[in-house]
Amino acid sequence: MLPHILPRPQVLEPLSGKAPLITSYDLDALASAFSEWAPGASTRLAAFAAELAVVEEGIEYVDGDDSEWEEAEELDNFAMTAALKDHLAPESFTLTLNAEELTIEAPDSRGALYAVNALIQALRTPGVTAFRAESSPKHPVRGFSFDITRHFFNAEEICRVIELLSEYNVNRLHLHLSDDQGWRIEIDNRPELTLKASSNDASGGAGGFLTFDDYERIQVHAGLFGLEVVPEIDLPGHTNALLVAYPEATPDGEPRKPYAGIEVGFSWVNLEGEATWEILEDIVSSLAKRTHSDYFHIGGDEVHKVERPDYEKFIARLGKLVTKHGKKVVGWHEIAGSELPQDSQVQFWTATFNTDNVAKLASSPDIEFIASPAPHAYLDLKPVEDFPLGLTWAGLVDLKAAYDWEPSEEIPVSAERIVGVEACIWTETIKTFDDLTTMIFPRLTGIASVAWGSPRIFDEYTSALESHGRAWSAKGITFYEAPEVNWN
Ligand code: TNX
Repeated sequence: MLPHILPRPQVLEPLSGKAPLITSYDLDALASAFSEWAPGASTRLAAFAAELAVVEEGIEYVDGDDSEWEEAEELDNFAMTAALKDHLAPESFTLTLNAEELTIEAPDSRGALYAVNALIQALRTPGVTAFRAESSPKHPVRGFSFDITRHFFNAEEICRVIELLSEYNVNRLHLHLSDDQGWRIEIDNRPELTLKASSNDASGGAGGFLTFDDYERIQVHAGLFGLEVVPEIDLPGHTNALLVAYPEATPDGEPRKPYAGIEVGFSWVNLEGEATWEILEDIVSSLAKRTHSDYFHIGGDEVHKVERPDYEKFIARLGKLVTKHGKKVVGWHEIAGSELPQDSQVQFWTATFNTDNVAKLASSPDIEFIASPAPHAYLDLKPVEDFPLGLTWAGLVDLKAAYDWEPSEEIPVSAERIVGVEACIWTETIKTFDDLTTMIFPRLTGIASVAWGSPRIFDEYTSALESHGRAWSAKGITFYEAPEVNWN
């Protein structure tokens, strides 16, 4: 059997013979070989070796049959290599496993981590053959957008999500930190935001927010596993929480109440008010100072009740503020048509409005695009009509819809301009960690395959998922048992 590696490497060829039996001792040795230049790869491999050691002990103890182990010991001249090779494409790797060698080559720590992911997935594949893989990402940005506003998820939960994402070579975590229902991040000089506007969620629950320490811990954990964390403050709409904290920023001067519900498009800040811009200055400067990423996501979506010229003026001014604090802009695609700083990224999410402006922007060579088309990349949409969680506004996203699509066919710009693919999860209906992983898995693996540029072979993909399902179950991760797969 070919190894069940997801995202599937572009080159995956069987070599003669079965893969040799690799022991926890071997993996520990390989983990140390990575520790200098790829700490994430080393950590992940050591953790897997520890899991395997428990299994090995069980086998020896229960069976008393160690013929397999003897066979393994007889492997002579078996060489294990983890080599840093600068000439390889960024984040890529090669992996060879046969009776003579286990060889990994990678140009950087992410490549090494992704090679380790592939190795672990291969070792979890029943009856796996010897093989050789060459794998290289098509898109430099492979993201996951996570709404912690509608329902709050804390730093520990976010760190667990980071580890799960990194197993599928995701390298950007975009955190949606503010919305109508709650403000979820501590800001210097502006304690009112978290004191007055963070303590409810979309269903009237307790809410919460990330402290400076939480955010730093998340960034460090993400860094270990190859992810960059991009903060989003959604402006000028989706701002009821901000207005609860600061009545002086409302367009009509009237105070706002905390909002529990899932309507969108009803709030916006006073676009030109001095109070608004003083608050925004503090928010952008605080986050710019504390975030490691070069990017700052300004939101910009669903501002239905503001005239377009006023909106565009606001976005242009906000872009300059972000640039002044040393960050590059990312925004939902409604920002297309406004004057944007050089090197901004425009994140496309729905084909239902504003697409002409996106098409026009395609001729500005310094703007990049990220593909998050809802009918394929929105993990908060239901996979089937009667699913207990999720929304349906852009239809259903079943396993095939998440896996089998091309970014350039969804966005009116050419393929070279699309630097990234980002899965999104909005949490209007998602309250618990189990809800979250049920919506993420298995469909995220499909979007990750598109982001990586894997050859898409649906039958092979659904077979591969069988091994992944067993691994999730073993780790206690709840997932959706999509009917296309033989879960066992
Ligand atoms: C649209 S996607 C939104 C969010 C909702 C989401 C639900 C986007 C930029 N805005 O406010 O949560 O749909 O799928």
